[in-house]
Amino acid sequence: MKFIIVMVVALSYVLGTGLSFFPVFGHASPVTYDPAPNTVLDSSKSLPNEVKITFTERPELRASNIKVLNSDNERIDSNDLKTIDSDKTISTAIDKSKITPGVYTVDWSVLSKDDGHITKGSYVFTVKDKNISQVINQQANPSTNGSIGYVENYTTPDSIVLNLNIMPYRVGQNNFTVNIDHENGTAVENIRNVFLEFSNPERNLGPIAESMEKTKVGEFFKSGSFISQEGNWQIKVIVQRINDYDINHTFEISIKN
Ligand SMILES: [Cu+2]
Repeated sequence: MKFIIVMVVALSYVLGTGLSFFPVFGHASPVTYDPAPNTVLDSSKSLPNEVKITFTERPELRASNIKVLNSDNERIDSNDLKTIDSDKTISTAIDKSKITPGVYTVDWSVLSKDDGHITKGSYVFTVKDKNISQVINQQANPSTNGSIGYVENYTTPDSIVLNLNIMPYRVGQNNFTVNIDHENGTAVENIRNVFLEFSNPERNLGPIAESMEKTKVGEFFKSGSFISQEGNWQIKVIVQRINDYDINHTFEISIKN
C-alpha cells in the first residue's frame, strides 16, 4: 500500500510537470515501465529484449520516441518504435550486443492521439558487473566517506535554508541528501514531500523525477544513478509544505567522469 501511495504521488508529480501536484487526468502519462525505473540488473542476460512503456492514452507513433542511451550518450536501441499489446503500449528493441556494465537512460517523448498533448520524461536502469556491485554496496551506505562530494545551500525569501549534498558526486550511483532548516538551524517540520528532478538540457535528458525518503525531521535521502552521463545537469529540488507554499530551487552542477 505504501508503495502504491508513493507511485501515485510520483505519477501525479510527473503528470503535473512541476506546475501542480494535483493529479492531472489527460495527457499520455506513463503507467508501467519494463525494465522498471532504477532497476539494477545482474548482467545484460537479465535485460529484456525491448524497453516497453504503457501510457494512460494512445501514443501517436509518428510523433513519439523511446531512446535508450549509454553513458556516452550513444543510442543502444534499434530505433524501431512500435505499438504492442494494446495501443497504449509502445516499445523499442535493445541491441544487446551494445550492452556493457553501466548506467542507461531511457528517454521518452509521446504525443497523445487522444488529446494532442506532448509529454516527456526519462528514467535510468543499471547493468552491473561484480566490480560495480561492490561499488554500489559501498555507496549505498550513507556513512561511507573519503570524498568531499557536492554541498550547496540556497536560502529562500522567507529564510528557509535548503541544503543539497551529493556523494560521491560523479556519473553513476550517488547519495542525495536534502536538509531543510530555518536560518537559526532548527529543522523545518511541516514538510509533506520532497522531490528531485534531474535534467541535462544539453543532451536533452530528463526530467527524471524522483520522490525522496524522509530520514528524520527536515532531512530527506535518495540513492540512485540519476546522473547517467557527464556534463551540465540541473537538479530541481521541490519541497511541498503543509499549509505553505512549495519551495522550488534548481541547483546547476557540472559532472566529469
Ligand atoms: Cu493532455
